[in-house]
Amino acid sequence: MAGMDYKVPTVLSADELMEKAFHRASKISKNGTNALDTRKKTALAKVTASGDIVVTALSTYVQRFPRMDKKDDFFPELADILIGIDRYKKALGAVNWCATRVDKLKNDSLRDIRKTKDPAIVESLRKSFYGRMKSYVDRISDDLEFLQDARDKLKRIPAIDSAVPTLVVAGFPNVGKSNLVTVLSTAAPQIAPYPFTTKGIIVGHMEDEWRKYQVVDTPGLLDRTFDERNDIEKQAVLALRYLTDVMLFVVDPSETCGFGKDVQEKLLKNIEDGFQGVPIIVAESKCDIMKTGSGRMCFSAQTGENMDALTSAVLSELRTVFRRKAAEAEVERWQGPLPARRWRATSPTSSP
Ligand SMILES: Nc1nc2c(ncn2[C@@H]2O[C@H](COP(=O)(O)OP(=O)(O)O)[C@@H](O)[C@H]2O)c(=O)[nH]1
Ligand SMILES: [Mg+2]
Repeated sequence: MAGMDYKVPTVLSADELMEKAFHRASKISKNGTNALDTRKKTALAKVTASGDIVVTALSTYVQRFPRMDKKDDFFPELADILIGIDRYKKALGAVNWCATRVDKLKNDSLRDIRKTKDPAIVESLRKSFYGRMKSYVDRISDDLEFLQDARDKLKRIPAIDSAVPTLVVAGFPNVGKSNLVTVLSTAAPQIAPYPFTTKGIIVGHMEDEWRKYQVVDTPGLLDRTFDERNDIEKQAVLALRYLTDVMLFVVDPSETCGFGKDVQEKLLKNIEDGFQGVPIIVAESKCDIMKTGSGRMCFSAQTGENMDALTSAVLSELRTVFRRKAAEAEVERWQGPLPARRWRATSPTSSP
């Protein structure tokens, strides 16, 4: 699933929803052929209008909120951390239940009102409909509140398409990641909000003939070892695994970034442990000021030195991912969903 690029409506509270329904109904009056007929037509119209407002609102929530299963993917993984997918499913189930109940109640009430010949009963049927509808809606009051809150939280998940092969850049602060992402990207990278970081993540795009790739820089996320993080932060980092098809780890051997080579190697080891199964390209930055001769690829985003070689190495890995994803999509089209490729998030206790 591709992030929140769908339209999720604001969710009214139980009180707001009832107020809206009753207010609309209160403005209705109908003329009939006699006193009883006038009463009946008016009551029928009020019940229909108020019931429809409630049923339509609730059904819209059920339709517009995204379906989510705890499958191993970027969006549901983050959603689970942010709102809890089990609670979310329960809320949508409750809203759906309420819509069904109110719709049935409305139809039953309309039928009873049509049948009666007693004006007093017309009134009491309408009132009883109002009361029972309100009590149904009150019962999902917590669920509506939950969904409104969930809506705000889900909006913070970046609309990144996990179906597009994605290069994620990691390394300590100031090693030259942002500079590199800018140089690799065909257009100026965009900043997307990411839960649990104030900086957001930076998304650029690369192209190779007609194939398109995403390049992602994650300030504040992949620039520290896991053991320095709390549990929520760990999960927020781990969710990136579902997005990362190829990792580019940047080492700054000049240490002008302010971090020694030893801590940079420790972070690399840490990321290798956390991102097992993901191809990792390690490259040394700022080769305009220092070349180590370590045998690792080196580059300077500033002068452009070796950028062609680095770009080819990155594209070659991404192309492999592209072919694999295209083949998987083809199989899924014929056979249904494949089992998840990557294992579920386990806590990265194995920090060196
Ligand atoms: N000499 C040199 N400096 C660079 C190069 N790339 C980035 N820098 C400098 O390193 C600092 C951090 O760069 P930045 O891209 O923001 O690093 P990030 O924190 O990893 O995103 C800045 O002062 C850059 O000017 C490079 O290729 N050569
Ligand atoms: Mg940066």
